[in-house]
Amino acid sequence: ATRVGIYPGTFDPIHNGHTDIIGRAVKLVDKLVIGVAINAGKGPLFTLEERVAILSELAASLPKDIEIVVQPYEGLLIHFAREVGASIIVRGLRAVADFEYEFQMTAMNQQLDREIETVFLMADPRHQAVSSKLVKEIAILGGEVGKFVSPAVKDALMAKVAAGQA
Ligand code: COD
Repeated sequence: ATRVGIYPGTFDPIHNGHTDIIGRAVKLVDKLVIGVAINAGKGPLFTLEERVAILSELAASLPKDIEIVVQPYEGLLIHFAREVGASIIVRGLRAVADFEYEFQMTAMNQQLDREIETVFLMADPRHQAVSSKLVKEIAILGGEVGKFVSPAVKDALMAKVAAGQA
């Protein structure tokens, strides 16, 4: 049987903490679906199309050990997970701050579908503090983001700032 995992997020934008989780998640499943949430509520800086394009480029650059697909989704995560035949939801866990939210989301998802398990991967200590929110703030305030994101994401961030969209 093919074990399908889904790694969902807003990815606005993807940073090294996310990339690290992807690199580790591929060892746990036969196929990984990176689910890009439209997440209008979070008022993303990058459009859905931009986030999907950046992630697809990254996915294409990874070793071809397993199939990795990037797919946008709208609505409930659990519905999307079922739609792609996933049995595992992969989440990254940073400090205590993430716990409350993740705990609640997992508990709710479990009640919606008992067959789908959420698996947490502890953030690598090097990426423990990295978040999309802080990366955007640093870029907007003229700081150096090269340590936290790929060169492509850095360029995309600088372009947003230069265009006054950030
Ligand atoms: N190191 C390791 N992991 C990290 C790091 C880091 N530095 N930073 C973030 N992560 C992890 C996050 O913990 C998360 O697991 C993942 O990477 C993606 O992060 P984000 O911030 O891009 O994604 P979120 O948290 O905004 O994603 C939330 C969802 C979009 C998955 C969620 O809101 C959702 O699915 N909503 C759809 C509606 C729904 O189903 N609602 C009911 C839920 S019960």
